[in-house]
Parts: sequence; C-alpha cells; structure tokens
Amino acid sequence: MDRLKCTFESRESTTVQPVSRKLFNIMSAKQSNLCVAADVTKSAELLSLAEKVGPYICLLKTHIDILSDFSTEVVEELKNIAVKHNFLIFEDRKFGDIGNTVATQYSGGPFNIVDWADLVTVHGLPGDGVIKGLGSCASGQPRGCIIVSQMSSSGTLTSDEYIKGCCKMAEENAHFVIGFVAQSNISKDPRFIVFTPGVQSGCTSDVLGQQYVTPRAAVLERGADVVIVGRGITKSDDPCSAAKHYKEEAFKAYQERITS
Ligand code: S5P
Repeated sequence: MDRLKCTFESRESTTVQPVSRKLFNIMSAKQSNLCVAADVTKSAELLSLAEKVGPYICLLKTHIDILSDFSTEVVEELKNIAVKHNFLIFEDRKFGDIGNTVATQYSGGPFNIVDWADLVTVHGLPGDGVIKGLGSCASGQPRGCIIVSQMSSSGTLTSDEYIKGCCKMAEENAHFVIGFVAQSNISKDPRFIVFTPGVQSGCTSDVLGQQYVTPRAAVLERGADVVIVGRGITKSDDPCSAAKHYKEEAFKAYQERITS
C-alpha cells in the first residue's frame, strides 16, 4: 500500500496510534488537510484566529512560547474552540534534548504542554530517547509526536542519511510517532502522515531563509498529506477566506493524487 495513493479514510485502519486515527478521521470528515501555523504573539489574537479558521482546518499549530501574555486560560479556551470546530492542537515545540530533559519540558514549566497539545514536534538529532522521554509523560492520554526530518529553510542540514535515520526511528516508535515534517516523499508507509510547511501561494521566500511552494506543489510534487500554512493566512486581510481557499486547493490536490 503506497501512502500517496491511499485515501485518508483507508489509512485510519492501518494504525492503532490514537492521534493518527483521530486526525485521519477529521481530515476525511471535514475534507481538510490544512494546518494553520498560528504564529501570533497575543492570546486574544490566537483565539480569534482559531475561531476564524477553525471550520477549515484539521490542525492548529502553535508556538506557545511566543505569546507575550500566556496564561492557562488561553489553552483552556483553545481546547474549547478545538472541540467546537473539530480540529487537533499541535504545539511545534521541536523538542531536541535527552529524554529526561524533554520529559520535564513537556510536562512542566509554565506551559505544561502534555496537558493540552495532541501533538508536538521533535528533532531526530538526539536519537529516540527524545521520543521515549515524551512518551513516558502521556499517562494514558492520547498523545503523539511528529519528527522534523527535513526542513523548509535554506541551508538546512537535514541530509539524506539523517532523513533515513528519522524514518527508522519512526518505525521503531510507531506507538508514539504519527509522521514527519518533510519537504519530499520520505516514506511510503500509509500509517505515517507527512506534514509540509513552507507553503504559500504567490510568494517563494521570506528574508530569513524560509522557502515556499504552493499547496498544489506540496501535495502533488512533494508528497505532503497535510500542508502547513502560516503567514499566507495569518497576514492575509481576510484569514477566514484565505483558510477556505488553502483548504480547497490542498484537498483538491490530494483528491487528484489518489485518483491519478
Ligand atoms: O521546516 C520547517 C518546519 C516547521 S515546523 N519549516 C517551517 O517553516 N516550520 C514551521 O512552519 C515554522 O516554525 C512556522 O511556524 C511555520 C511556517 O510559517 P510561514 O509563516 O512561513 O508559513
């Protein structure tokens, strides 16, 4: 079974990982493979954006440490909005340390991420202790991680060998790993979900090394299952219509891929 040719619906039954199953289910039900990167710095902005884009997304990605006014109330509110609009929450923490350290970062500090984020990102660099460390904190809650295996930024050090190592790590830890952040078709395994950031229509880069492709190219040429769109939506005059537009483009490309 080639990941690129399978429907999200059929892929749900290939895995027992609870967050993967939930995400495949949401993607099929909402016909959305769009994740919005909610890179805003005020809690009110985050909640207002989540309300606006909620109907069109399967996932909302946060960088919770950029909020200048973080409080536990904001994550409580965010969880309510996620339930209301049926999307999952993904904290892009990019954990990259030894297991013991990431476990305390995940389940403590001001953010207590394990309490509210369905998904988090990890770097493969430390080896699979990072995954085991996070997994040890889940205590029965449905939680999972995504391995950042290949980056969108120019000059990235994610070599082919590194990517292979990340894939092996995912296979050996599939109870907690739900997929990869990547820029190409790095895995055919239908259990794993490929998330591709660096997506924007009508713009190819920013001034700090970010590189963009269109949602269509991400899905059809690079093998993305889920496209991650930040400023293409958050900086638009109308984030609601922009989210609707990206959702439709990305899902149409996915439908073309599975039927071609
Ligand atoms: O390789 C990567 C991995 C990630 S998770 N490149 C990325 O840009 N990201 C994240 O995706 C990044 O941290 C940001 O939150 C988002 C892209 O935002 P945009 O505004 O450039 O679309």
